[in-house]
Amino acid sequence: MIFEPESECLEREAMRDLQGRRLRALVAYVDQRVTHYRDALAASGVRASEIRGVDDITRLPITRKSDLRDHYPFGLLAVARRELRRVHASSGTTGKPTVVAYTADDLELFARVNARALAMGGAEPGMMLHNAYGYGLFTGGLGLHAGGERLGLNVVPVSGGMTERQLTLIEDFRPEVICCTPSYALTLASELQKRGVAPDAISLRYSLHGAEPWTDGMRAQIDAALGVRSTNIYGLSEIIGPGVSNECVEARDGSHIMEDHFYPEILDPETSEPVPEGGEGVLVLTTLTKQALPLLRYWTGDITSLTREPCPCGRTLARMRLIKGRTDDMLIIRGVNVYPSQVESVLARLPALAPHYRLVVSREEMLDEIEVHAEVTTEWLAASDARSDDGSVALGHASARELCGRIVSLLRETIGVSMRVQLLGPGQAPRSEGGKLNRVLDRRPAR
Ligand code: DLL
Repeated sequence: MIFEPESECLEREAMRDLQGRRLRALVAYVDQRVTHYRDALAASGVRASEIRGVDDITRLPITRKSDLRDHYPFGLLAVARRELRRVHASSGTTGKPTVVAYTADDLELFARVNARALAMGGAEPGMMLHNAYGYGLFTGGLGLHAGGERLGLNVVPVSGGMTERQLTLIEDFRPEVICCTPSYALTLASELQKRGVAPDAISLRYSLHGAEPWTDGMRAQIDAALGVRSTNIYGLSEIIGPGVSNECVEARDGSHIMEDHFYPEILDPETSEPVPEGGEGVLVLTTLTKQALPLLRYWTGDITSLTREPCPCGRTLARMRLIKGRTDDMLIIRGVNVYPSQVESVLARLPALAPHYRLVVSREEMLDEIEVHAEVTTEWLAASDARSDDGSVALGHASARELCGRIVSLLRETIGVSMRVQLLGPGQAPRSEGGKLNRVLDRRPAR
């Protein structure tokens, strides 16, 4: 079902008009209310009244995470603090978290875009949603919670972690829909398998995964193991949280962006100039209707591309491809740009490997090196006879050496660079315990 057909199926011309009107109002709003933007517009030599439509957006200044950090915690707010009804924050790996804030109308928007997302993912009023995204400062839990209630779902606010309890609730409550990180979906799937529960014995039909990059290879594993049709949900705290875009369950071919509220551009990571239609680059988003923390041209750092081709589901909203990675996750290995998701896609092609891996990044004589730690499946280990006493892979065994060799050449042929490969026994690669999973172990000295 389409939650808001009047917006999600708008003719493209009408959409552009609406976006243009909203952009004009937004620029006037931030110029009046946010000192940072008043200064930035002045520095770019742009007067708010000169912005007439979306074609003028490239004249506006870009906002970066550092701007939020520099105005920590509330310096970019466009409303008085007493107008706020909630704050969220995303944990930075270093330093202070990024703080975001919502008015009552912003929370209403947050609920609506997540209701749209859940409907895109196959949920229908009356279904039960097992919400295993973390509740708290992270936007995932509360965002999907509000969206679920708005759509008319019965929401089970499980939050992340306590996997045993999650499985019991899934078996007993029989939810049709689940949302969690893709890595946690794999954890739940393998624990269900350990309990001897077959995918067709559980009630789940649809699942929404995001908050971290994943690939079609991992999707196939999740679909098979949980018996679901999974879709990709994308978002970031700075823009609203989850609900910026979601794949439709019909096509699963790119995530529909709620572009009547979040205007997307794709910019060249080096020059910050727009790339030609359909090209790959950094996703930059402008919040067209937010009140508390409106952002002009926010540089997400996420690499993707857009298409505005019609979609079989009937929605006209532009679609973004699966995120390839973040500009700051990109590794340069002997001159070749490599994203962890590319390695994941290659590993997923080998049936001997489980969908679990770790990348160890080190630096040797100024050059970055990746070592791929790929986990083999229990079936492969049993059949190959390469099992050592402690359950790990006997790396010297001929079948282990042969598999390593195959992985090395597939990585070299596909990505264009040689990487060292090591095999891990079943259960040895890191697993998600509920939240985002970091599969990259960075051993490079701090710069
Ligand atoms: O992760 C919001 C969210 C919650 C999205 C639940 C989806 C589901 P942050 O913690 O601020 O917000 O992290 C945002 O996570 O810039 C991307 O790099 C990454 N990310 C989010 N969704 C996806 C996805 C939430 N579907 C950052 N695919 C973003 C790849 C994703 N990366």
